[in-house]
Amino acid sequence: MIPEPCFPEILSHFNFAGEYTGIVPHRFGHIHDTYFAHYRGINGRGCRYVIQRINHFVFKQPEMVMDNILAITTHLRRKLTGRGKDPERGTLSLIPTRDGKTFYRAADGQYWRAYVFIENAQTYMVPENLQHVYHAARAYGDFQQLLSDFPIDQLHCTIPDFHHTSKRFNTFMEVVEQDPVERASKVRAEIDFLLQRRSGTSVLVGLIEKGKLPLRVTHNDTKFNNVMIDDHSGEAICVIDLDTVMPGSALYDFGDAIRSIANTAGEDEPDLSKVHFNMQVFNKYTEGYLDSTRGLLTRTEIENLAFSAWLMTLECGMRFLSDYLSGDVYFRIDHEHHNLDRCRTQFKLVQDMEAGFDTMQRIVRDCLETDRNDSRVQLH
Ligand code: GN1
Ligand code: MG
Repeated sequence: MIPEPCFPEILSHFNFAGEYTGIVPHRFGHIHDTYFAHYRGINGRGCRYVIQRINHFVFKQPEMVMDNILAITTHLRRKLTGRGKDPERGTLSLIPTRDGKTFYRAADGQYWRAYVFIENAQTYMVPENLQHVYHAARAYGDFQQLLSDFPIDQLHCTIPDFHHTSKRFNTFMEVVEQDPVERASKVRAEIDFLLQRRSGTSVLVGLIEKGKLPLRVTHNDTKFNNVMIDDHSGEAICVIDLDTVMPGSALYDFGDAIRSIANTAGEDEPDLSKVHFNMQVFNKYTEGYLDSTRGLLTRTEIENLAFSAWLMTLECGMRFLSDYLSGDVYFRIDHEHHNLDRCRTQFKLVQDMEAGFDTMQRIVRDCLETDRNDSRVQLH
């Protein structure tokens, strides 16, 4: 059990402007502990900072995470400025510590970091309309475009094999065999569901290993609530949660976004009759993503877009199930069967995608054909 954080002592190590007025915890996210720190500026106006305690169990080397984030946001800032965009709203701004570091390590060994909170914008758990979907897709596509000239070898690999689905499958099998908290017999149906789909888990990593899929700078956690939507324009302005930015496949980002955004219910909805894969949302996201990755994606990437949605959803369900079988050591849970509920929503989406796979493939082709004259596909 991690002790209660000692505010405002922790905050005193960061270079905030103004006078501290209070702190409010934020309950979303399965990994870090997040708070909003309120300050009053010299002009009397309030402002907020996002304070996070980095989960040291998940991210073994927080220094590397912060190096990556600084490098990525510096690059994005330069690119956005060059395009006449406001970098303060277009990317995260880290607040350094008083001694110029990107994080503060407290006496108890915990790591803390701080960002400026982007005002007049918010994240949503589920999209409220198709405009949200289209703009989120553009934001994640732009993110990939803007980072396409980032020197990929400068990035640390903060969680090795994060989306190596077949290695994750092997880990899952080990947990099933060890069954440390004796839950395996209760989830036989879910275990069998995965066993039947084992062959799919090595497809994308296989293509990468054969050099058929390029490695890019990818976000790797493209949930819908990791983009901030501007309150006035309704456009997605900023991609947040840059912890897992690492070399990866664009398909990880596309697939993971679909599993989150095209779900008609919450990720942990216990009533599966509410959980459906929304094909209209898949269509809109594909449209936005292809519009914003013009000239960037290869034919093999495009041919595997629909498959990646299926695979990333299966992978996420497998991760939730593995954690359930391990005794809930990774994802934060609110109740005993939380990880199992999460696993079941993902598997329900997988089934829906299997039933609609031909339609998904057709949608990808149609989205491409609506603009055949551009240079969207690199034919190599
Ligand atoms: C975790 O940052 P957060 O809590 O949104 C996880 C993702 C999963 C996601 C499932 C570092 O993301 O990989 O897809 O939960 N992040 C990490 O909701 O494992
Ligand atoms: Mg995250």
